[in-house]
Amino acid sequence: MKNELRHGRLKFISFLIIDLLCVVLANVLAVRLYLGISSVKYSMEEHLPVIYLMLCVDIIVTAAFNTLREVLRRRKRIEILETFKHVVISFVLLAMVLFTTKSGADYSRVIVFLAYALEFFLMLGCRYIWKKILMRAYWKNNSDSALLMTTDSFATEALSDLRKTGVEVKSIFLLDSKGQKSIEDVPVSGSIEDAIAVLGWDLAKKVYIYGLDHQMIPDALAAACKEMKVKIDLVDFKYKIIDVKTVKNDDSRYGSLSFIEGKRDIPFPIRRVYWITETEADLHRGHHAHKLNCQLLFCPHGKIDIILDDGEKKETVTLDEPGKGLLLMPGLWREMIWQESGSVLCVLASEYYDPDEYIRNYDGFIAYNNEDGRKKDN
Ligand code: T46
Repeated sequence: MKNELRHGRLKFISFLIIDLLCVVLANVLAVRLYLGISSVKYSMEEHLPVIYLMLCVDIIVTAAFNTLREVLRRRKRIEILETFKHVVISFVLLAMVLFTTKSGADYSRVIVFLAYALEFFLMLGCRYIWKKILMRAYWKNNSDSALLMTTDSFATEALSDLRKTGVEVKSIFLLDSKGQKSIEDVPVSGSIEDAIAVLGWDLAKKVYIYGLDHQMIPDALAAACKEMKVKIDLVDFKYKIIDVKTVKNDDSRYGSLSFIEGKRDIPFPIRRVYWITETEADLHRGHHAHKLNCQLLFCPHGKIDIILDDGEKKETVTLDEPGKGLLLMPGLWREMIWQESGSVLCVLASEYYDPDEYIRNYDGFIAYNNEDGRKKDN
């Protein structure tokens, strides 16, 4: 999509043609209007050289000042400023030409002023309509349309979840894309500007942030949503089992290699890594919850049960292979039970170590969860 929006030469030419048509139309209207209300003797034929000059000036300004730069990605406010800039520069350039050739007196100044004023509004309107037409060719519009922001590893699941609820995802913005153009036929926004453009042109009415910690919402996206009054919905989960990518060698002597990639697999910033080793079977650890810390737990060697308790029900996840990871969001009481001696527990965490961020008392945990629930309900 990035390339389509940025480098579509044909689209650039189409905007230039639209601008030139606006110049002609603005002049025709200005001459008609002025002659309609005044008794000055002036004709369209006399005004024709100005129109030709304005067309040349328009092409020169577009090329020299690159005034159509990223035209499809510009939001409404930027477009107004850019169109205004284009018209003012064109006006100044035309005035300089008329002044240096001493031909200004041959033409009606009022009509030239009026033509530029009309050109501004016509250009703005026509560019807006043309943009809408082009953008809709990428994304057919729908009232329950959304921009989805997530990680690469959650994208397919997030799409299917949203589709089940009738949401049409217009574009996906990945925390860190691998250069994908689309995922399941939904275009991937190559940059934050592309993602915001989808909102700016009313193609997506809502933003779904799927499974990401709030720290991962880019400031620019949050600010754009605030400005455009677009609602951000955080679709979160308490925990999720994820596949840790694992490469196995045909020759078993080479073992296997597992890897986790920052923003692609992990929905939070990694600030700390720790691991627990030299353990005996039936070791019990944990008995706490976190207020802020998001984590990914995995067991590259051995077998460990993780008992998760949200205050209402308990569930057990067994980590027993290097390709299995457990994503834990804050607000879950946990206990880890080592099933085999020597099992290794590794943790990627979103926060630096801070003992105050732990809840180590179960009653305190229930009280904290209720208080947190009340805060969310309000
Ligand atoms: C968790 C599970 C899976 C530090 O000084 N820095 C650190 O980053 C950590 C994690 C611990 N510590 C100290 C604090 C304690 O004196 O290490 C000692 C043992 O920590 P704790 O009793 O919290 O260990 P576990 O096994 O109960 O919990 C740990 C993590 O703390 C916790 O975040 O989720 O592993």
